[in-house]
Amino acid sequence: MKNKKERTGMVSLIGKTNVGKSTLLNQLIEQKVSITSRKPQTTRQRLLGIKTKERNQIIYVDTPGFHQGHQRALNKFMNKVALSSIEGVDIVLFVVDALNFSEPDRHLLKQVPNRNNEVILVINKIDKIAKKEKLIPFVDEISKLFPFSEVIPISALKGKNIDILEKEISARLPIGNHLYPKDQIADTSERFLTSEIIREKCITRVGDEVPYRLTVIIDSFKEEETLTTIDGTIYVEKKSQKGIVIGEKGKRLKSIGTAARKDLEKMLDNKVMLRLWVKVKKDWTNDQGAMNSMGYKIV
Ligand SMILES: Nc1nc2c(ncn2[C@@H]2O[C@H](COP(=O)(O)OP(=O)(O)OP(=O)(O)O)[C@@H](O)[C@H]2O)c(=O)[nH]1
Ligand SMILES: [Mg+2]
Repeated sequence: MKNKKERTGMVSLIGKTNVGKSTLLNQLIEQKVSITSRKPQTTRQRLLGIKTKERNQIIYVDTPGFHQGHQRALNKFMNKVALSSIEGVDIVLFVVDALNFSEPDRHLLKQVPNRNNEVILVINKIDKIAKKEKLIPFVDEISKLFPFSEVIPISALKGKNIDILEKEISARLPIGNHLYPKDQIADTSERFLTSEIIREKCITRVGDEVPYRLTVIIDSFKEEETLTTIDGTIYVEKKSQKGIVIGEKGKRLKSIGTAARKDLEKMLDNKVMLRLWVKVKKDWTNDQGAMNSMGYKIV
């Protein structure tokens, strides 16, 4: 190993909302570093997942999914983060859903610079396609729009072809010293991941609109040898949304707390006491000042 030069590369996962970018990141890293859900607009911040294998270090960038038709400040922030993650990386994974290529995919693809050949088209969710030959015209149509260096059909959920994708990425890594220690897998704090896990449990338990109007702030995080005590607040925009999150006789909030605690105990490898509150912060998704204080700011 000594004589071989280290290779290090930044790899952005770019794509429309809900195509499976975060699921793919977790598969590539072999650990959950990014939350996922069946609802769109789950990822809101750029975050890194890092994988070091012998002389190769791959730094994956998970990004919010690109989406159109929403005008709130939070949506604009998320799209800005998505677009800004296309530039300045070594490789772009342009991720699409094998069953669905539409206007936001086209729009986003137009933003990808065509000056190098390190853009890989990743066709995800192939497990949903019964007749694989249907993929051929689908790939042809997209390939006409951009000179991709590779096209790789995968299933992030089932872990199919992830090894092939990793091989193609590894073959394209530039020579350069590693940027992170070899055992570091993410650039986010336990506190951030805790708030995200709580938000993930909320997203799947509340109705259609509320997931987009809530955020989670960790008020205190106290780690002791046999117990980690966490206080968190779920912020929504309206009183009616607060009622939805809490649920009848507090049942929904309890279910959110129990599910989050289970995941947190695994992640922190400790017993967890989680106390959650729900508060209203009027119209926060359309108020850049409030968003800044909640961590949604471009740094
Ligand atoms: N059937 C199937 N479902 C998948 C696959 N990959 C992801 N999904 C599902 O697709 C949904 C969205 O996945 P995410 O990983 O949250 O998608 P994302 O692109 O990160 O979404 P945003 O963060 O909103 O942009 C989830 O319900 C996943 O379980 C796959 O390969 N096959
Ligand atoms: Mg995501």
